[in-house]
Amino acid sequence: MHNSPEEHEMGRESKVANQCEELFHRHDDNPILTAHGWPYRVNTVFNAGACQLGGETVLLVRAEDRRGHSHLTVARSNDGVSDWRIDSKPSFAPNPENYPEEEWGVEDPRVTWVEDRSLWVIAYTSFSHSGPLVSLAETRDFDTFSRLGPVMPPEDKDAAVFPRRFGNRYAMIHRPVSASSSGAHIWLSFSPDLIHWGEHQLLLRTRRGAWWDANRIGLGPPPLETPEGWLIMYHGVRTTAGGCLYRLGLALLDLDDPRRVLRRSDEWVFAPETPYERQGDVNGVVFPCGWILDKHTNVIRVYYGGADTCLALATANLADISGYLCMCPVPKTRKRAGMTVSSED
Ligand code: BMA
Repeated sequence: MHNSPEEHEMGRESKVANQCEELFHRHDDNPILTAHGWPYRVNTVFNAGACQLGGETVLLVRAEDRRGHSHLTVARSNDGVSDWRIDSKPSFAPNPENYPEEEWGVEDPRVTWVEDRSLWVIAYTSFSHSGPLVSLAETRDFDTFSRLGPVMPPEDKDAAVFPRRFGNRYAMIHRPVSASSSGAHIWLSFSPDLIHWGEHQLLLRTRRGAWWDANRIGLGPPPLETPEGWLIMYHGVRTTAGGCLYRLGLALLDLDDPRRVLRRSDEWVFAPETPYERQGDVNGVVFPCGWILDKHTNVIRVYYGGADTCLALATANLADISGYLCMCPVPKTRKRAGMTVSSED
């Protein structure tokens, strides 16, 4: 017998985490979804977008076929842990005839309820011949989808749209990569219509040297609105002699002006530890694309890919996370090319 995510978490006292206490707790039933038992043949299932729709948890799961190309498939569950009802075929398959940038698949969806459109907006990676890029699509029900098309040129990925506009502009976090830059950093852009994006600015830089987030960083799940600010979870990649290590950190952005970084954790808060995170098609990876906050219990469910092979669940109490972030440093800022950016090293 397993506990619901809420029961699992509510057994713990809601208190500010001290330095020895882990913020995130793996579910006993992990991994919750694998290729084994998928309704059709796939190599792996991992990195899923997540949302609560009516009484159901809906996951938009990245599935990789045995050509190495990915598509997205919907899985629904009443408790968000078990008894998944999985679409019998790809729910959102690449469409390279009409969207050539999807030639080598669609990957890593982030799902945001955008209030003023009353729609779910999905930011996903299209794997084009020129490299990965950011595409957007919309849905009301996860049965039918309509594409807005590619919105950022390659190389760019790890994108999510904010749930609401700032003034009259939508905002999106993403991770462009340029050949001349050392490291891959997180950027923020704005748009009047979700199609045309501009006012690009650097939001979070990779750190350098020995830091856990020294080589590449990228957004995890979409920004989550909390009383203290927009909660950001991001992955940091450290290149080691044994391969890349993907670990997770937290940041907090100003509610009214998301260009302002209020806090950033120095330490990672979640890292590959269990066999299903340490061993798989890509060893040593935890990669969340979706989370769901239960506003009654204040419990956050984080859905993350383990080692690019399975899907797992961890829970945390929002009050613990907020308390932890309050103790994190306020990033130093500096002016660069007319922009105020956080400065980390
Ligand atoms: C990133 C993305 C993810 C993947 C991770 C680890 O660049 O492509 O989809 O989970 O690498 O391989």
